[in-house]
Amino acid sequence: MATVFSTAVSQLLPSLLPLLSSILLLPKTLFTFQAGKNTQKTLNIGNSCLFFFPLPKVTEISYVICIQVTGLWIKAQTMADSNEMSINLVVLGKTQTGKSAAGNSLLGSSDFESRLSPSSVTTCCSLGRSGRILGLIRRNGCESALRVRVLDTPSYPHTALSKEQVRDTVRAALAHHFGEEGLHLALLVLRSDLPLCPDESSDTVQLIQELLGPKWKDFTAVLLTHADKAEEAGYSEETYLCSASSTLLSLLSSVQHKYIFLDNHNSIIKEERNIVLTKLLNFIRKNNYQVLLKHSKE
Ligand SMILES: Nc1nc2c(ncn2[C@@H]2O[C@H](COP(=O)(O)OP(=O)(O)OP(=O)(O)O)[C@@H](O)[C@H]2O)c(=O)[nH]1
Ligand SMILES: [Mg+2]
Repeated sequence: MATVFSTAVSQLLPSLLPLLSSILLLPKTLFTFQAGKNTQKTLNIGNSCLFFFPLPKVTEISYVICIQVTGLWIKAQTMADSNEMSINLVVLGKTQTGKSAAGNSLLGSSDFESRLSPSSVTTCCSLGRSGRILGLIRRNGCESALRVRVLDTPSYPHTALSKEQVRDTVRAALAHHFGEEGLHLALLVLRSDLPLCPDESSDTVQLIQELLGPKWKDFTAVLLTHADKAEEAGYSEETYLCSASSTLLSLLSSVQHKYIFLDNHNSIIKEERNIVLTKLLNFIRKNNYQVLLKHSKE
């Protein structure tokens, strides 16, 4: 479980191992720092002073732990969760854009109800979890598993709920499901087979701003669903963007061109899904694995 690096103090190990083991089994909630930030925390247990250092750009759940005992230092690395990484996502957008279908595509499941309807289908938030996805991440030369969590949400605006009801229910669900580990990305879902007119995305952008705060652009990517229809009409991604409305282009520019074309009917195929997940992982990596909405444990 623990990798001990210092040989000079190996004679102290027998007495330290129980302490180390118990520390490494502590709940993650005790560790409140974020990966990608050079912060450190101390924790005093008995006479020992412990410093926890996050391992930047690996995962927020891997840490270097240094223990000071009688003036000597022992360094250990948590291994508990290092062969696994989770990403937390939320889908947001107008009604019938394919939010629930996109959630299913990302999870490789049919957890969320998704169907054509003249009124909004999804009325409450629900969390879907993927199994262990292999073949996408390698860390320290070893294969790691990816776990994806997606929060499906009611549309904004909605045919039966007020904007306030949607906003409050999504806010509460984000705090409930992602308060401990934080949110990696909000996915603003738009239909690629419909033009985006001025002010049309402003409701969703406003909701995202209200939920995520001033850093929303760093934590938002656009999912352009119905890519199959755009393709049927003869558009490649490049020609589509050449003909896209200035409203869409300026939205994509404001989120630093984090966009993905998605054919929800096709992404049932594992390879298609892995391409989409790899793009999302790249966005998250470029944002230094930062998270939002994490409860402070101070
Ligand atoms: N052709 C095509 N149809 C899609 C795609 N994504 C979603 N759909 C269809 O669009 C319809 C609505 O999909 P949903 O996933 O229910 O959309 P939603 O945004 O969750 O809808 P609400 O919950 O009602 O707001 C369904 O009939 C889906 O099959 C896509 O990429 N291509
Ligand atoms: Mg839905």
